[in-house]
Amino acid sequence: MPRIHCGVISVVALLAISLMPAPSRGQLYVEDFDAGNGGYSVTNGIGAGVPTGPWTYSPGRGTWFADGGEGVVNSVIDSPPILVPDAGKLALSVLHRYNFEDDGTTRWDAGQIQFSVNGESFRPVIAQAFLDGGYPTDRTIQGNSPPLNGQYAFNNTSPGFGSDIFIPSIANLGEFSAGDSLRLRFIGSWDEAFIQTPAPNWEIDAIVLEYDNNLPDLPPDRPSSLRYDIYTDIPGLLISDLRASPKFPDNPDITQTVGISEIPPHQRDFYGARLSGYFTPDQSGIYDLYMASDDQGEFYLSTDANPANAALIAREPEWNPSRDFATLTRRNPAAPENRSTTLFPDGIYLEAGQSYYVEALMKEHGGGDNLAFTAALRLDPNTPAPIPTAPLGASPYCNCGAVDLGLLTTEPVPEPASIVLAGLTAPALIWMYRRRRLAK
Ligand SMILES: [Ca+2]
Ligand SMILES: [Ca+2]
Ligand SMILES: [Ca+2]
Ligand SMILES: [Ca+2]
Repeated sequence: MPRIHCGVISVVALLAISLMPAPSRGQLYVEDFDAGNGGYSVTNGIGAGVPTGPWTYSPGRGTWFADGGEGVVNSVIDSPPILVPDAGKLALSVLHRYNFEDDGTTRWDAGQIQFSVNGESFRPVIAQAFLDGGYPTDRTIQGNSPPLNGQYAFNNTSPGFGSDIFIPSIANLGEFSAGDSLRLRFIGSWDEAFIQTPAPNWEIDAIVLEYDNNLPDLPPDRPSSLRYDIYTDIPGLLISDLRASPKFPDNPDITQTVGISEIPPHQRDFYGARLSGYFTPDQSGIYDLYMASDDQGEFYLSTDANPANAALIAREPEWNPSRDFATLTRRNPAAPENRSTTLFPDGIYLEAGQSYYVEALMKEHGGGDNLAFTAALRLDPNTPAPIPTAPLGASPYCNCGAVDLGLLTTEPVPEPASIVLAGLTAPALIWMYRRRRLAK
């Protein structure tokens, strides 16, 4: 069990280690797993599968470790309930090392820290909450490893992993009330095929919770939701195959909500998807919108909150990879069908605070399946902004790098009376004028 803690270890972690195991002033929870497993419990297969290398307690090393798994699997350890005795802001420090599969292009397997307060659903510690040793944010996890697909999480190899060095990750958990009950969750998630070696994929040496009222405020949550209808057991690659089904549009087999403008990718075969709701931009301006899907897809935008006014603004002719809004592959290079700039080169004017009905359709036959749309606001009215690489979403708590341009909702957002009076029909008229002009 002798082991050297070195590398860049924060003051918080050093303090924690030097004072273990008795909690010191400011610290409300210290667990180094040296005298026992800390009362943490293992659950395998949240979302899908059972891993071949679930979380295991190592008395010899004084750690919890997960060697990884293969076949769309995950494994979590949950802390026992931790009482927060006094109100205040909490910092979480985790001393750990990890080695998750990343081929340099795609981050396949991952680990993420989540927490639950007073028995509510676990939510991720978001990338913006880390003060040190956080998740990489250049790419989200794209492996078929629910429930981390599309999110930021620990991936690749922590510094000094091969030399048995543990690094600190320190996160701002935000404001707590006296008497709150907190649980921590460490979720490892793996896709099919390769498991990075050497094991373990994740090993946790110590955990500390500490009061720190100098922590910055976390970003406010702005929940987003769109309706996601699934029409099962329909073969064919074409939107016309979906439209030909008696189930479409009013009798989907499954209806869910999603928090960003994307359906969970790679979930099934022989189905149709409809993603619908309202986009309410924060800023007035000229927008361009984009879609990508596998297989064929269509994307509609209304001039207002009325679905009857929706018009086709983009479509996916065949299929493309998840979120690939920019490629010209399987699209007309001279006039890419998947972007509104082809049908509406002058852009689409949208008014701040006005809810616009949006609807994206996809028809999956086999193989991969995905559907997403996004938007960009022009800074120069004459020039489209760079094509986004992520879907829309207003909440930073998606932990997914979504493009935040406004709210996504399943019902129109009520407008303040002043905005209704100021902008009643002008944006719709402008867009309808553009449509009419282009139709000639
Ligand atoms: Ca893997
Ligand atoms: Ca330990
Ligand atoms: Ca499929
Ligand atoms: Ca497909």
